[in-house]
Amino acid sequence: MIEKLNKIREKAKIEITESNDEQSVLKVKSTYLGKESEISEVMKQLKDLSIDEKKIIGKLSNEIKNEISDLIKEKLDVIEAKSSKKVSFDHTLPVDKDTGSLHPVTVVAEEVVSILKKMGFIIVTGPEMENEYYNFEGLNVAKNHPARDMQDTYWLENGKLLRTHTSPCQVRAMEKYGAPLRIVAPGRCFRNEDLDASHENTFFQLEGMVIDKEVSINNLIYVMKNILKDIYNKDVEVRLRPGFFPFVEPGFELDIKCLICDGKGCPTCKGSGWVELCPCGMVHPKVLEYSGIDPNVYSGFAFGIGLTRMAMFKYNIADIRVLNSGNINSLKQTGIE
Ligand code: FA5
Repeated sequence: MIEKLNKIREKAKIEITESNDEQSVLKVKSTYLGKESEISEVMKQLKDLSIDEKKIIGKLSNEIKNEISDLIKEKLDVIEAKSSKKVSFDHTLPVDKDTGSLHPVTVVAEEVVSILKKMGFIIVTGPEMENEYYNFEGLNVAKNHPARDMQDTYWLENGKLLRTHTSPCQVRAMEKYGAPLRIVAPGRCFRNEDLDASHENTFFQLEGMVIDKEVSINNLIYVMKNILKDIYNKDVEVRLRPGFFPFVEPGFELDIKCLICDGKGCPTCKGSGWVELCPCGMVHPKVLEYSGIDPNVYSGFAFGIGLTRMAMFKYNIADIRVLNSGNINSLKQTGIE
């Protein structure tokens, strides 16, 4: 019996050494330590032995069982350590230099927001999947109003739409906070547009709005000039043209001299030397009224900067499509760290 037990021990040791995954180790465990194992059979025969033999064989059987059990535990620990090593992450390794950078639109958005925050603006957001009311009616754009055709809309099967501009954030903020109000709302917009060097179907705008007593166009121009000067680090030539938007009166188009061709004319500015960057105007009294603000007490201005275009001119990107392309080499040329 002693010889048999020693043989079992040696066989078990070999099988444990040769098992390299959890499943095979557990199989060895059940073979050598389970109820039907050879050692259990030996133990069952103890009753037929003399007291002295019982002591020797019983002790040896237990020793061997413990030894096998320890070896199995050790082996399982080794296997587990190896498998967890595969998914472990070494925080001390040096960072790969090619890890990417902020997107140019993000950089510009953060810059404009930080300028406006210093002037007391708060950041607000709104959903990209918007209700018709906030995208149009609340902004004085009634159903069948021709102004709706200016913004080719992606309508969704659930009756909602992909917001065509960030202006719905004006309405939501007026409803939520009332007057006085200073908000900035950067965000993604969608239009079913034909793509070209300056038009994308998915682009970013940044909405700004101020409502207070005695707000004037002068305040609007002051804010716009400050933003442009800080973003482009130089005085950018701008022009104001009358512009029509049902939610502002009077409304303007603020154009900047094309920074790609310096006003000479190129595909980006469609040969005109000027690029439309930021429509703006004094908030229409009806829009204030719709959101519960008394237009006899309060007035305000609003603007909608084309952030994607702003990023193009800051980083000298001649074609807007580069910005959504995910083309790392093109984006790298912006020099953003
Ligand atoms: C609007 O979207 C108005 N909501 C802006 C506004 C806000 C007016 C507040 C008055 C008061 P517009 O459709 O012109 O206006 O777009 C604003 C800017 O977004 C444009 O000047 C342009 O810079 C940018 N933009 C518009 N369409 C695209 C497009 N398809 N691709 C890239 N940029 C675009």
